[in-house]
Amino acid sequence: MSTKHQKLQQWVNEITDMCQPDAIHWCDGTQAEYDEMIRISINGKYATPLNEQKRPGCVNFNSDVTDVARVENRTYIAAKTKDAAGPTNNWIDPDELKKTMKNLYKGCMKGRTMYVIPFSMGPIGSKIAKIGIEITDSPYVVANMHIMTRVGTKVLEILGDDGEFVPCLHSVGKPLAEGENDGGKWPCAPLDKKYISHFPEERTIWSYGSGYGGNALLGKKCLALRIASVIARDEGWLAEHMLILKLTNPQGVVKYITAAFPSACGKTNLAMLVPTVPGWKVETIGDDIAWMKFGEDGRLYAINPEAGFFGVAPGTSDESNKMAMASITKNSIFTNVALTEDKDIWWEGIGYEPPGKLIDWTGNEWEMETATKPAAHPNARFTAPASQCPVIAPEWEDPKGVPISAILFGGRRPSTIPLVNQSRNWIHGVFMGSVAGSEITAAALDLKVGTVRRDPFAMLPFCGYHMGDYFKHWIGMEKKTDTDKLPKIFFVNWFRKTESGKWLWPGYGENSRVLKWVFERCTGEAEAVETPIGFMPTVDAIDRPEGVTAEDMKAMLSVDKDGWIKELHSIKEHYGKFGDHLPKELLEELAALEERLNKA
Ligand code: OXD
Ligand code: MN
Repeated sequence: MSTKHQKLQQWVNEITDMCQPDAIHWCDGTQAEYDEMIRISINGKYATPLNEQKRPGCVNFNSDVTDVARVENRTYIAAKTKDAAGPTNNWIDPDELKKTMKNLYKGCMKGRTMYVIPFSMGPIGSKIAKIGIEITDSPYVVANMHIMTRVGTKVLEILGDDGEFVPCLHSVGKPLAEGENDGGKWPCAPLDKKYISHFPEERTIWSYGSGYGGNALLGKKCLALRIASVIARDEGWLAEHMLILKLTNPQGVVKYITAAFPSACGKTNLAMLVPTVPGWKVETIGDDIAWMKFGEDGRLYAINPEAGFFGVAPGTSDESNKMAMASITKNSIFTNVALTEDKDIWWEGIGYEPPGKLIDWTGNEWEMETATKPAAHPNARFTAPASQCPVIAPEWEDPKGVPISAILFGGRRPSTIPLVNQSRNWIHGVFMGSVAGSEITAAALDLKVGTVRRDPFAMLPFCGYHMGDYFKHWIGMEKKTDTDKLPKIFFVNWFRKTESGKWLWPGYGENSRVLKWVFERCTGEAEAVETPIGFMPTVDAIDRPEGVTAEDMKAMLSVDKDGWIKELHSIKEHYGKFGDHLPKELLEELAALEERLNKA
């Protein structure tokens, strides 16, 4: 296959000259092509087919021990100035970075096939969708892109002769000498040669050296968040790290809700939640990314630009996420999970003991009694088609998107932050998003246990420009429509603990009780009390799940004044990073909060 699109053809020629692959394959998105990628990987011995009876059409990949997760310290926003990238991004001068990377790319695909993947983020042909072309030398990437995005010939047709696309270049960074093969090992480059680079002014992505997840499947974090956040800023919409869910009450009334939580705070679980409140229903639109634009009626509409789930496997069980478990029974890719003797999957927190000896994610025998390390890598993943989720909403691919009534922010906050709290207005809601984050519970990075790692809007690793300007962009959305058409904003916290460390809230399906209150705030049915920090439910507005006492409920739904005074200090420190890019509206919100707390 080829294309009449000159710019695309020219780019492919340029990359071919630089990377010198043995062959070029234009991806058509067919099942035969997917099967061929899996066959190549199995032959290469870094993928194992799973038990056809138990898990038809499934395969497990074992990556290299140095290539198991997104590498944030090797991820760059190479804007023209450091100021444009802002204090939360790694910045390198784009010319310097290109020079370094061109040297790495030179001949990097020798001995390999170069795949050209035309893909659409969002339903093909939808006005909201964006087209990307990923060039990669990894069959693993091709197979995963088939599930996570819409790949194929149809995308090239839509692109036509001169349509716009985001060029996404990827190489595992492991050229092969004449006659050499990967020797059964997942190919990648050493850590100090890995680069996940974004050139926001050119809307271009260059990734080198990693074959894993968000480093390599460039439609997801790189295009749909980092580059899309820049496009959204320029075009007046929002590209967000948010799940999208559909909530239906017993009378059949529907509300759509988006929610931003930092990575590994249960977005996938909430997106597929099975409510414990009788008569209520949750259906899924997306579990990780939302693109939101104003519709003609002045409301904010969201689409899920992805076509699959790339979920963290450990901890996923019938109890924590029955619908995710049902989504991965077939046609799924697993990465770094453990395998049972009969070639089925297992991981820590899957909800049952291993049924005997296992092969762990590094390929070694593993027995529970003698194990010193986990059998599955803690960041082991499943890649599953969204269409296989039993509660996928029928309208999940509607090109118009779904109208959003409420936006939730959250994080893991064992103390201070209540179970749920509604913002006073849009700007106060933006304030809430800007201070979101999780408390450090185990020594991680260079942060002290007990301090809060701020992750504004859960976008810390994903915002493609200065975070202060991003806050400004959010504030500016208010002016684009009537106040009553904007979604209501809430802050939720499922992770409160007592001083002795006991969870106060059971979470999972019981979170539906909070969703019900949010829903009824949107319809005007639920009562709230005004407090210095926002609108909160009265103590009996949310039914108590089993095991939660009235005392517990009171602890989760009252304002901890001392805790909030400490919080103010920590927010001031956080805001200090953004210098004069911090919108004055947020400083005013902070001052107003302080004043309300002092008066209380
Ligand atoms: C993800 C992440 O993989 O947020 O979705 O890290
Ligand atoms: Mn994510």
